[in-house]
Amino acid sequence: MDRKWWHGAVAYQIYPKSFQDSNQDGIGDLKGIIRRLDYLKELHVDILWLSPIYVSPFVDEGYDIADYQAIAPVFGTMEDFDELLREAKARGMELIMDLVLNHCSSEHPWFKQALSSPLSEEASFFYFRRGHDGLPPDNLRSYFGGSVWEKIEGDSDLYYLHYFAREQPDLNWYNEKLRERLFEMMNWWLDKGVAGFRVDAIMNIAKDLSFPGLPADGADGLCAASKMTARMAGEVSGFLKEMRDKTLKPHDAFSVGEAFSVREEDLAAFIGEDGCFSTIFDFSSHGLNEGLSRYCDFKPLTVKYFRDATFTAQEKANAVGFLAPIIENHDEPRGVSAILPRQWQNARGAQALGTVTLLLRGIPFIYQGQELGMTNTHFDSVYEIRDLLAREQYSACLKQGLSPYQALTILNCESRENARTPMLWDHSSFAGFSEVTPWLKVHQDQHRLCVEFQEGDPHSTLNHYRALTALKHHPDFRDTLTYGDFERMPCPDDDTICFRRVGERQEIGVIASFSHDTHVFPIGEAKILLTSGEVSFKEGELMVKPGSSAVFIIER
Ligand code: TEU
Ligand code: CA
Repeated sequence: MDRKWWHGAVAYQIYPKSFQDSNQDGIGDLKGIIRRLDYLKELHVDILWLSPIYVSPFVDEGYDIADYQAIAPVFGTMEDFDELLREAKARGMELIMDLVLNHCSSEHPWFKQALSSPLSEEASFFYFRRGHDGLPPDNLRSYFGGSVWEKIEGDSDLYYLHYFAREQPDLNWYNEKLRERLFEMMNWWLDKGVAGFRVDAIMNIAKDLSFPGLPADGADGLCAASKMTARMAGEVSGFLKEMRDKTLKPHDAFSVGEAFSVREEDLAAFIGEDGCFSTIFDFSSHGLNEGLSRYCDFKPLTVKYFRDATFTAQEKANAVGFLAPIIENHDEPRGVSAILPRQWQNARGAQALGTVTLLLRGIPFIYQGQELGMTNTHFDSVYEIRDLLAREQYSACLKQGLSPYQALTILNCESRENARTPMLWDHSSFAGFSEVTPWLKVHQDQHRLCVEFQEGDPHSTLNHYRALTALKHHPDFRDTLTYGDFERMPCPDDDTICFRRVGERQEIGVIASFSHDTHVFPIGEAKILLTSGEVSFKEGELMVKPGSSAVFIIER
């Protein structure tokens, strides 16, 4: 295998709006991130993924880009970005940008030009289609609810396509000029020295240009766009290979695809030796419930479901390439709250879950605050929630006949706003994130979760994550933890996760228990590398109490 610098890397996702405010406007910014680079270095992070920082009207928190090569003033200037890039590199950390290529903002000059002159080149960068009999061209439902078609002002049956919000018109990847403009932009960032990209919602770029629609999957007579995306999945890699050859490969860039519904037969094309991406996120255990009331219908995850889905994905990837294990991101509730039973939605559970996600095979991504063991934020009212998807799902729940209280309870479980509240730095008001009231409320457990509270405690979640990332980079274990095959091990019950990483000269075993029972594992001649919770090892027998984890090595 052609070894790459990122194979043993640990990545960290920063949601800039909520990471650190430096100019006291209640919104995170680039200078704030610069201030926290030493904290990230201490977490042994190699790759920093910045959620979008481009010029945007922020309808979808920056995933609606109005200028791909300019920094939103609220985050700072291009000079601030250049300083951040320099300062990160000076600490041995690489920066990757969030690349939103399925759509741009309706405020982007391309779209404005397209609307003002339908015969312009820019008009062909989008999907304009005529409806029929007063209906939109097809019956697909946006990820954010409602039709994916928006009528053009002043024209009775001309529409444009948007798989996400109406302010996010889809870009027409079948137009070669459009692709060239996107690739030019990517090369401009790569020439600046960014190490690569996280590629947003990329499976959606393939469309059935006859727009046939699909059988309705909800009372609104529409069908989730994600179902059409899944049907078109086979067509995406053609576009991605061109992108790889014209941008990523010439720069030897790192790329991670946000790729839902990748077909098993396409896995090698995506993450193989000559794949379109360096890796793709492992969404195998993440509900992709895109139905009309995706939140109302949600089914809580279980440890068993998370384990079995993750194990299967890991086994498929072993011989193909590297996945990017995650337990959460800016689109999801906090992993500790979503995956673990209530009694382990605490530091013990967070540490054991961290042991699993960081030592699986692949390039683990830590989402800001995950290293603190952050759980879901509790919202007392829907008016505290800003996210357009959450607000839309709230009304979908009400339409389903749920009470406001029931709808808010669902949002408190499912909404991605759970993960977007300010990073918790210290005990001061607003958690050291800002000196003024932040744009989104501060987590209710600020004082037990903040960095200041955990810094000095050797048994804190933060210090456990630091120990895990140190282990990942340790010269004696790095090779096995990077290239060692994943192998599932017998698990004593549904709430225990046991696997090993099999290297040439050593095996590293990983056990995490979310069980009610204490389990004893006869591991024989082994050395304990790291534990969390209550673990003891005597005469070859490893005793793991509930809510604990252990990492051990068996030298061959
Ligand atoms: O998300 C893409 C996407 O598919 C998600 O909306 C997904 O359907 C859902 O969150 C699964 O639970 C990306 C970004 O990560 C998200 O923040 C943006 O809202 C979206 O694309 C549009 O750019
Ligand atoms: Ca600010």
